[in-house]
Formats: sequence, structure tokens, C-alpha cells
Amino acid sequence: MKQSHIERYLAKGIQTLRHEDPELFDILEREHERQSESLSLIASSGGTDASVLATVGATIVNVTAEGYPGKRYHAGCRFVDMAEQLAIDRAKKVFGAQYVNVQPHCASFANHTVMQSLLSPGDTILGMSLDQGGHLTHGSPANLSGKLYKAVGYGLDSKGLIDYGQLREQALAHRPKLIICGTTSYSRVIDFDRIRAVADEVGAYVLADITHIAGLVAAGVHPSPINAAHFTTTCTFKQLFGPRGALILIGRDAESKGPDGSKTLSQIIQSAVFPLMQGSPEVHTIAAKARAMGRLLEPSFRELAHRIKSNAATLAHELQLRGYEVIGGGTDNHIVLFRLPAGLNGEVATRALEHCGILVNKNKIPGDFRGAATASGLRLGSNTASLRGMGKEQMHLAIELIDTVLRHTRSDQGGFELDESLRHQVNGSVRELCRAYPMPYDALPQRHGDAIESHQAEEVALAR
Ligand code: DSN
Repeated sequence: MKQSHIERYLAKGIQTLRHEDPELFDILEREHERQSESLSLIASSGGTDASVLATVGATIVNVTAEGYPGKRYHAGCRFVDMAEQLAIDRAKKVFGAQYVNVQPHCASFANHTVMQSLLSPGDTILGMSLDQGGHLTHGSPANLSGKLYKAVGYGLDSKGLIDYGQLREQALAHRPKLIICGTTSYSRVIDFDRIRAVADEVGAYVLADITHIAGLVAAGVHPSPINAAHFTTTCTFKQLFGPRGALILIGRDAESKGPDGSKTLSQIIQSAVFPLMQGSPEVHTIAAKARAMGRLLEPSFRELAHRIKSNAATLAHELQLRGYEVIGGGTDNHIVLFRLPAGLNGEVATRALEHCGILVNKNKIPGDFRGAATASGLRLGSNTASLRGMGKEQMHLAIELIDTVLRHTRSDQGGFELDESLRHQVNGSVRELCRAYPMPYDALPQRHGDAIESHQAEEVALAR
């Protein structure tokens, strides 16, 4: 088949980079290798396939396109309009939404956009506290959301489950204009209908930030907030395995009137994304979001979502069998949060594991006496391992390796001590596991061969 424009410049771009900027080329190459050879159990990590990566690198990036499809402020947007409409249509189908805005640069911006569209400074918001599993943008004092608005919080009960009773008490006491739900380190099902019922009782809007569980929601493996919440936000790079960026979605409330009764909620969000919060959209990212949404519509994504969930359950179960306390008693999604043994903090444990090729992140646990920089827990997630095709047996091995490292790690004056031969042994097992289950972009020998051929052809062309 004749090589297309895109294939030609992508190959040429890589060759040019290699020849003209070997320093940067080397950094990128080594980063690729690091990803390929590390066992990422970072709950917020995903993984893109080669087609999403290629779309991000497409020449469509050169288009400046303020506005929306059919209503741009610049000429030359014919194909950008088509790509954005495709992303919107596919995202609507994936989530069963009536309105989608595909332009937000990230989920934090998406959350701020919803807040800016509804609230005035000093208004009250009710969100899950950061140290209970919420997100910075849900009202943390360190974030603009906690500085601009009067933020009150809710958290977990003694079993580590969302305390819906406390959420309602706080709502009745403080009469927030917005209730934010969605979490970053909560492993159980979120009852969005129950939260909407509280919001209706006090006249609040609901924002569901499903950044962590969007893939499970898309696959129907976790209840959907699309019609329960007034607004749903999600990033596109974690469990949707797309490019860096975000979506704002609305379900049955798309045509409901906003606070002053003059505009609908979808109209409010449309003008809040642009021009209130953002200027030119990242058109290449929007195109890649369309590609990612296309992949989510494939039947194989449902299988992946089930594997994500069952792999996390295996991680939690294996930890419990080894005597670790899993917060919340288990998991219903991709997240497993557990308490570290006394004497080990999250910072030391994370660094020791990374030294062995296993990537996790330190995380505060409910009632933690340590701060976020050290923390007493680790958060694991099964997205990336599942994407690589790993299953129960590999999750069993992962916990065996983690347990081995944690049992042999000693804190040592701000650093850690770990036997070198043990590190070597664990590293070897991780590398073997990762090579057996490559990242999607490394997993296609046929296409990889084709790529090498075209890259060689390009080298010949350049040499001429
Ligand atoms: N919110 C952070 C996390 O959950 O890790 C980054 O996306």
C-alpha cells in the first residue's frame, strides 16, 4: 500500500529527531524502555496504543480553532470540525450522554469550569476531603477550589466506606450550591443516586468526577453517574487509555435550566469551557480523544474492564492473605489501598519498590498521623497491568514481589536499605513479567516489523 502523508512525516520526524537532537531522542527512547520494563501499579496510570500516540502527533496540531464545530473564529477548520464532532458523537455513545464537551485540557480544569459556570466566590461547596479519598479540586485548602469557595467536607465511616449519613448532615447544615463526588483512592462502589437525592433535598447541583473509574462506567461495570449527577467530568488518559485531556458530560439534565433560569446546563458549560476558561483547543488531543472513544466502543474494551476489576480483587485478596490491612475491606474497582507495616512509611516503600522496577504511590489512609509526603499507605491500581494482558497469576506474583520487598526494606536516615541481591532478583522477575506482557505499542510484532521496514526506507530516503 502507498505510504500516506501521515506515515511519511511521522517516520521522518523520528529520524530527524534522532539525527538532529540525539540528546532528546535518547531521553524519549529511555522513557519508552522504562515504561516497557516497569510493572506500573499506579492507580492513575493508563496506557495508550500506537494509534492514539500517532494521532497526537498528527499535523492537525497546527490548526488554531477557537470556538466550536461550525462556529470557529479562524478559517481552515473543516477537518478539525469533523474530528471534534466525531469525538463528541463517540463520547456520547460511550457514556450514554446527551451533551459532551471534549475541549477541556485536563480534569482539574473541567472541575473548575463546572464550578466557575455555577458559583460565585464565597459560595459553599461540599466535597470529599482529600485525606479521605477526594481530589485537590474538590475543595482542598491547597487548591483554588478551597480558596475561592467555602469548602466543607465529608469522608469515610469506620469501615472505610463513604459516610452518606455524614454527607447528608453536612449538606443540611451548610446548604452547599454544589456537591462534588468522585474519588482518587476509594475502592468501593459510589452510590450516585443517593448523593443526587441529598442534593435535591437541599437544592444543590451534583458534579461527579469519575476520572478514576471512567472506564468501568463506560463498560457498565460500575453504576453510571451520567443521569444521576448534573455534570460528570473525567480525564481521558487513565482508564479511558486516551491522550492527556478531559471531558465534561451531561445526561438527562442537559436541557435543565441553570441557576438564573436563562440558559440550559449544556449552554452554560459550552460557554464556560470557551471563552470563560480556555482559548484555542488542543485539536490534536481532541482527535486522539475521538480515537480513544472509538476503541472504547469495541467489544474488547468490556473484557478489559472486567479484567481490571478482577485483577484488583486479586491484588486485594493476596494482600489480605499476607496479613496486610486493605482499606475498605477489598475493592470493587481498580484501586487497592493498604496500610504499610509499622516502621515503613509510604515514601520509603515507594522508593524501595521503584528500585526494584515496581511502581506504586504513597497514599494517606483514613486517620493517618503522617502527612501526604510520607503517608502510611500504598495505593495500587490494575489499569496498566490489565491493559498489558496480565491476569490472576501475574497479580499473585506482583503481590509476592511487593511483599518480599516490603519485608526486607529498612528505613535508614531518610533513605532505605535493601539487600542488593534481593533487588537484583526482584528486578529480574519484573523484567521477565513485563517482557511476557508488553505494553500495547510494543505488542504487535507484525506491525512493529512494518514500522522497522518503513523506518529503514526513510533512512535510505534521507541519506539520498
Ligand atoms: N489525581 C492524581 C492521582 O489520582 O494520582 C493524578 O491524576
